[in-house]
Amino acid sequence: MSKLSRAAALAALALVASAAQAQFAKPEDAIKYRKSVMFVMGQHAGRLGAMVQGKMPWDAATAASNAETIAMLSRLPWPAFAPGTDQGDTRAKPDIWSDNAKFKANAERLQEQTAKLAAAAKSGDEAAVKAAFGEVGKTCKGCHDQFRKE
Ligand code: ASC
Repeated sequence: MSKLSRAAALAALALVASAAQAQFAKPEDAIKYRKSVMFVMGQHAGRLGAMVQGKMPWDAATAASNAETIAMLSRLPWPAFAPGTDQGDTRAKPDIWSDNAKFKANAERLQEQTAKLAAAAKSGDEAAVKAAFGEVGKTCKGCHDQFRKE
């Protein structure tokens, strides 16, 4: 590679790297962001879960609202798992970056399944919501088992 094209390649790489970081001013912000989203998602999963488990009376509008919120939130955390955000106040495991294709596949599966959950809730099909919620929970757990410290 010529000196010039190597310089161009390095500049391109630096641009890509800075674009990946650009959303967060510092690594702590990325960590706080993804934990915040996960926390809020867990709150809404808890509310929907209480109805799914019969601990709260079934209410179709509340189920739909929670499911829609979960589906929306499921799209947010992933860019915050940027390289260099593995240290500090986080339970993120190194596997997130060393087995990143699998991590991304889990992230995509969650988004697909929560979209199905939201569609089921919108249609008012209680049995379909319960089934879809079970699948979402399995995906949460499967990903946490590999990628989150206890
Ligand atoms: C939740 C929540 C999780 C998952 C997981 C599913 O509501 O906060 O981490 O579901 O418990 O097994």
